Amino acid sequence: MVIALIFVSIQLQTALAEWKRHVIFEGVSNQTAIAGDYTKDGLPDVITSAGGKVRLLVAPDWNEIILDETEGYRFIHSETWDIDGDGDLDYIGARYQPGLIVWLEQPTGSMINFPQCR
Ligand SMILES: [Ca+2]
Ligand SMILES: [Ca+2]
Repeated sequence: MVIALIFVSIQLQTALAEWKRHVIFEGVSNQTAIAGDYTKDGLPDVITSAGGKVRLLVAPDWNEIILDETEGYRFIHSETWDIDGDGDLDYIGARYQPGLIVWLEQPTGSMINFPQCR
């Protein structure tokens, strides 16, 4: 039993050491990020609420698209889900104080005009 635990521990340490860091965005305060294939090209993208803007970072070059820059939207938690049931992922952002939860509906066909819903 002890030998098995040591073996598992060594395997876990080896696996953790193999994680490689990739910086995809930096320079402003950021408290939440969520990954998903928002452009439907098979590559994972990232949406972050950073520096007062909701930003979509598109893989593989992590090009930035501003989804929303409403004053005061500094979300500390985010999620994506198909809220309206139209088959694409929408963005949900939440802040702590004063409490606010917002969702942004992903438009059909274009990620640039990302209309806001509440
Ligand atoms: Ca993608
Ligand atoms: Ca949707």
